[in-house]
Amino acid sequence: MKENNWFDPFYIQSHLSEEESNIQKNVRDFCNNELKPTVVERNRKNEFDQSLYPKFGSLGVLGQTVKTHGGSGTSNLSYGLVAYEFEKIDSSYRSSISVQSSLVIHPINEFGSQEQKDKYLPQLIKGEKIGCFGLTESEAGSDPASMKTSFKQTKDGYILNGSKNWITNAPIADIFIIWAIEENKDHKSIKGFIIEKNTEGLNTSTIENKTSLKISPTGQIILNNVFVPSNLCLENTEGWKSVFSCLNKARFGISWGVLGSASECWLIAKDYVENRIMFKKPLASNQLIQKKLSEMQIEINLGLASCLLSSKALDEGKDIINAISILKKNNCKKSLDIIRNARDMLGANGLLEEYHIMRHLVNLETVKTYEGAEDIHSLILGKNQTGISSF
Ligand code: TGC
Ligand code: FAD
Repeated sequence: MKENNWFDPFYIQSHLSEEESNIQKNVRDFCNNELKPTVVERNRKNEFDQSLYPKFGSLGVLGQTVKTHGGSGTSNLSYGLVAYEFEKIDSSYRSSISVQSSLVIHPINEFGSQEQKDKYLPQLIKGEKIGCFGLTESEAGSDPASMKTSFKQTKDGYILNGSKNWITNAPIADIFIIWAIEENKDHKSIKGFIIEKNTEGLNTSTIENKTSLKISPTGQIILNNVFVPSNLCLENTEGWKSVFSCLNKARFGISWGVLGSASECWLIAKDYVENRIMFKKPLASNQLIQKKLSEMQIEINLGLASCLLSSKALDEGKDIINAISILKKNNCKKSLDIIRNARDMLGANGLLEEYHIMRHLVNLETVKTYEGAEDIHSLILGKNQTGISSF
């Protein structure tokens, strides 16, 4: 068949700078060489290799948009492309870089004191220290403002009590970003704190029976009269806006990332149906199969083109909050549809772990849920469109 641009019909690659293309290629090579060969086994064993963090640091993908303290100072578009490449391998790996970058390095960089930045950013950017972000609680998921974790101000610091649940990296973290509300005050009193591992009263446990995102460690955090000195409060936060600024960044990365999973499954299915003979001809010669392939191509490329536009807008300093909710919701939904169809096209073989598709499918059930569940993004968009909050 004549060479054509079926894989990149909108010439997305031509919109990347040389630096963005090079970063994408380097990261793709790293992912294929370092992560792909062991992904099936690690998933089977629920195993995350912590020695990867310094490698992520050397690759320049931790806090990559930060311009100081050893950050690479790349564009947001480049961050999106990195998320896309990592999630081609597994959503767990994209999670490991997006939590560190968007939910730990970003709040310290944006809302921390100079002393906090100088102490924590270099370690986190190099991957010498691992971070986590504790917002969600057992009774406060989609509605984090209902959280019970509280702080009480003392002469030289704060006392924190409460618990967080479903926290990525909690079991392996060195540095905890914890969000809490002032005792006996309303949710608007929210503040963020940096807490180091081994601080008295801070304990974690692992959620062992997770069937999705199995390479990524997830856990609970218990805070029992934890003393946090004044200099470890994130002093420049401005209430919930600051919490959401972290989520915006993570949601942006996820919007690119899930298209990586979808793209990988599309290509696996394409290769399979081109080679699988059924009814004496390749499956790919059937109209129904070609329709499915074309739908995968359409949705992935529309998703990527929208991500590209939003990334350029973000890099120009524009507000892309609505675009982020559109992309987080739609790209997760469309990617799940694509992956489910890819599974179907492989028939029974689609159930085998060596074809990767089922792993991507169950991972995306997590990705659809965290960082604002699918319907929550509909409600955010509905609120912004009508001016009426349904919450
Ligand atoms: P609402 O009244 O809407 O807003 C409160 C204040 O925040 C401002 N704001 C934003 N600012 C910046 N960016 C945004 N996206 C913002 N959204 C809201 C807003 O303007 C207001 O500011 P001000 O100055 O007027 O006070 O707040 P609400 O309580 O009604 O919010 C409702 C809702 C449902 C939208 C919100 O609670 C929500 O997004 N819920 C979903 C929870 C969520 O996404 N949790 C994520 C936890 S972290 C995680 O899952 C990590 S997974 C990591 C991984 O492994 O990759
Ligand atoms: P709920 O809020 O109980 O929602 C359940 C269902 O009800 C959803 O479908 C939701 O869309 C729907 N729903 C809720 N409210 C409404 C409404 N008003 N109208 C209509 N439908 C509604 N959190 C962190 O803070 N840090 C982390 O690092 C982190 N990592 C995570 C890792 C994993 C593997 C997972 C699974 C979760 C993680 N989370 C983390 C938590 C995640 O953000 C929450 O699970 C998510 O916000 C949803 O909350 P919930 O699970 O309590 O579901």
